[in-house]
Amino acid sequence: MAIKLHRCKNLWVKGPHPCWTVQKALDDAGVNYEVVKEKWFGPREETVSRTGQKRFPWIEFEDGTVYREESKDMAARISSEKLTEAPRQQIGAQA
Ligand SMILES: N[C@@H](CCC(=O)N[C@@H](CS)C(=O)NCC(=O)O)C(=O)O
Repeated sequence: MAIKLHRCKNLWVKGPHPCWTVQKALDDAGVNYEVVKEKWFGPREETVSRTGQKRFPWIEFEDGTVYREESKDMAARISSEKLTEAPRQQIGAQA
């Protein structure tokens, strides 16, 4: 099972875009992941309950813990091959 990248559904938007920045870093680092396209409109209950904030992107690890920081910091961590050391949260995680 791969990690999951929870991101906005605007997959076509490139450039200095938070979700694209992190997805590109995963691609460049050769990390295996699945994309979970999140709703743009509405209350974003899962994102809020699992990360404590409402923005994308965030990463869900195989054990259900999640990681969210500013996208540039996420990308830097991924590029430096330190994703497994990322600070993880388990707020509201599903079993
Ligand atoms: N400064 C944040 C911005 C994150 C951000 O704005 N993400 C977008 C999706 S690409 C989002 O969640 N937008 C909806 C909103 O701001 O409510 C970062 O770089 O991580």
